[in-house]
Amino acid sequence: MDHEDFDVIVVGAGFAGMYLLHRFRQMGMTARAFETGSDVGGTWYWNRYPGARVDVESMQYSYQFDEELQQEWEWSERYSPQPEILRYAQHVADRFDLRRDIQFNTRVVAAHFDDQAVNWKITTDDGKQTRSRFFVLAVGCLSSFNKPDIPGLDDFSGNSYFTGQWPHTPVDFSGQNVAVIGTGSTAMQSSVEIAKQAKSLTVFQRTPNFSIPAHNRPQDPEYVAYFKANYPELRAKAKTVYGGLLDDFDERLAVETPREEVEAVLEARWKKGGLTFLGGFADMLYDHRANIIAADFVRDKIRSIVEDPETAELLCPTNIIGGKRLCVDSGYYKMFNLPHVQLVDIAGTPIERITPEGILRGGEVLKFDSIVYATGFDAITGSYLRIDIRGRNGRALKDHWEGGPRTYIGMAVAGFPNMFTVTGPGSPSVLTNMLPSIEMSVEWMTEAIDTMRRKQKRVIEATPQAEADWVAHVNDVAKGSLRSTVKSWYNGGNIGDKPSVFMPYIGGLPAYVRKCDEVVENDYRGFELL
Ligand code: NA7
Repeated sequence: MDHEDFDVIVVGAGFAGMYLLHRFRQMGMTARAFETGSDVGGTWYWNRYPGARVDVESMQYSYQFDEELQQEWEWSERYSPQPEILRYAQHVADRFDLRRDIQFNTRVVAAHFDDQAVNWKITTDDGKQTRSRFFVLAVGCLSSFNKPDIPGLDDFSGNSYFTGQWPHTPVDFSGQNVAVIGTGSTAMQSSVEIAKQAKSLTVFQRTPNFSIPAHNRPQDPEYVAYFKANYPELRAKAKTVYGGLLDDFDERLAVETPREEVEAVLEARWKKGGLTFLGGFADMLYDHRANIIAADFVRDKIRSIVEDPETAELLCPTNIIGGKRLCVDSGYYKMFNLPHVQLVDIAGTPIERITPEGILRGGEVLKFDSIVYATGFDAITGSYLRIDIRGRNGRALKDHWEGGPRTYIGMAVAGFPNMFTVTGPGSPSVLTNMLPSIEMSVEWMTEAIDTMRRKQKRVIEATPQAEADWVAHVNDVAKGSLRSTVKSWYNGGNIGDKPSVFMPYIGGLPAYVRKCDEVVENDYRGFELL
């Protein structure tokens, strides 16, 4: 059987999958999304842990493709909490009647290109097979949870929780002794909330992380009114900025600015809070000397917040600030002043194993009622490689990506015809505001498909040369940044056997969009349209 059930199969019904469905419907194409979860939302469906919230201001972390949608939706806080973001995703699904094109509770396990039939054969975990002309992966960058390889993990007799797969029913930690393993963004967000309930909280830290205060607060109605009245200009301006994120970025170099002035800028940005802390100077992530000034500034802040000097020193990161993604917290460092919260440094003396009663470390078992694993994600490529994807001649994507992900403009892979990756590896993705990047990616690929239809072509495929050139360009640009010198989930450094490659495109959103536009202007340069 080689007929096509749908024009397009989409994997995932997060923000990317939902917008794809909307676009394909507008184009008069039939599309079906398969989604493992029982509802829309993707990352925001799974990450329900306490304290989960977005680290991009909510007025900017939203769709802009529909003016009525962006005018009608009300965000309650500067950085909205997960339940509200999930409600927004659900509202979008209702508003555009998207659920009728989504099959929930269904995981795509395999996707094979059929060379003869020139279409994709998709196998789902219900044992069914579906065929489509196009295959689009909208699987998210941070959606494959990293279950840590700690011996005895299943022996624990208390409750184990994973931040990336949090229960759908409320978890009450009252009266409990709780352990949190990890000190990334997720751990910082969840532990502050858990500490409010638990009898005791012990945070197990392998590597300290830099965090900037969120200064989260209810939305200011005047700010919202200003934003809504000026959305077209503000959104357009954001697209001219490196991260697709509206903020004041300065081209000055910290190393050429008097130290007091640099400190004053950092102080103002600390007071303002948020991810753009390093944006006051252009060299913060490119010049060690500049980076050290910012890192020292935050270390001094940690020392001034945390009362116990020993704990403060343990919390002070020693690596590049911004090397790992900056965390944005709501009282993480201050939490360690609470008498029932303690920090256990496992850098020198690692966790040996999990026992039925708790955590064995340094020959001693620390007893807990609950253990929370905030141990991150198999980021960017994890969700692709969990699917058995095969392109021309049965070539497996995992083999093609053996030495690290290879794409052309982050959206296509040579040898995998009619397959698209939304905000895929080699696109700016996680280094930018994800919603506008998703919209840009979806619009680019749906326009490419529309062009093919007009030209009556059946196949679009990146050439091996175009892919090789893009991979080389992505690597070249990454080399200049201090980010590539730190082990992180950006470069696979958080997962033992992952190839060490800086996966997102570090050249910024405007440069990336320009390159994608040039591909179109040059008649889909780097692609073959057959
Ligand atoms: P991260 O930032 O990857 O953090 C994971 C944390 O878990 C980090 O502190 C790790 O320490 C720690 N970890 C991982 N495995 C272990 C084991 N086996 N033992 C002890 N500690 C471990 O993930 P998040 O989920 O917090 O955040 C990911 C992104 O999501 C974030 O940047 C935001 O963009 C949203 P390590 O640093 O590896 O020593």
